[in-house]
Amino acid sequence: MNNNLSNNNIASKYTEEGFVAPIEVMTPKETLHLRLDFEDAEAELVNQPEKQALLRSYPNRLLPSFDALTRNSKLIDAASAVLGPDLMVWSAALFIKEKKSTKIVSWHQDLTYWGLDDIQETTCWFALSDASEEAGCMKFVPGTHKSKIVEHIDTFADNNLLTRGQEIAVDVNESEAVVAALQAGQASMHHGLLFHSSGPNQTNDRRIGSAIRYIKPSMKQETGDRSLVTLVNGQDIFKNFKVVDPPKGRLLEEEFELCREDDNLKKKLLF
Ligand SMILES: O=C(O)CCC(=O)C(=O)O
Repeated sequence: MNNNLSNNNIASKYTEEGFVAPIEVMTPKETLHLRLDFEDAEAELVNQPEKQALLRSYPNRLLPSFDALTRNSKLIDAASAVLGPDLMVWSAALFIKEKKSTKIVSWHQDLTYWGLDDIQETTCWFALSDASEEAGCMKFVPGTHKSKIVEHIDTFADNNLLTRGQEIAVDVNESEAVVAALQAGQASMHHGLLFHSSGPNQTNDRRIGSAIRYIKPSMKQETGDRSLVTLVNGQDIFKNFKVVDPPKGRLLEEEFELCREDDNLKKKLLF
């Protein structure tokens, strides 16, 4: 894999294969700082499981450092290369596999279950810790983003990080899969129709990634509901979503309330 992709290279590789990796985003020191901000917040909420769960789903609303991550120029450049300059963040949820965890993510296509009306979306998955193959990094099947949404089944498997354990019901040619190992501070970017999955974490460190879902403002929820987004680049002339300003502070009660409302809406949209 190429370490220094220009925006043109990003766009052509992404169009052809449906993903790019790695993208250099932050230094190891900056990344550690961000990880510690999250882990401190986790520790502060240790006796409040509902708030801890919201923190995992909405780190960019509850920690200004994660709002800043979604606006990082390296990520904006990469996402703009494939979606254009107007970008909103629909989610930046954390995918965490604890050390020596059997949790996996089954083969799926992201856009299957978010209730969005179009495919103008890309995910930048930012590694807050090393995501090696042993740690359960993502695997992508190049070119599969050119397929439509294929049939998925809900397995509700306990060891699956996906909400419904959703899994592609057709054969996935795993021998063609590319392992997208990342070091802390790097990101991958993948198309919302790309077949992807990840294995267990066999290492002694947590594997933590923020899956930043960038969408074009022209997208909308099929139901017409206005889910919570932030505008991180360019402009939104469509007004299809509830666009909110960056958070004014850390772990603010008003932000938890916004996240709670959106979480309830997403449960309705996703289940
Ligand atoms: O974190 C993982 O292992 C999987 C994440 C994923 O499926 C995604 O970001 O779309």
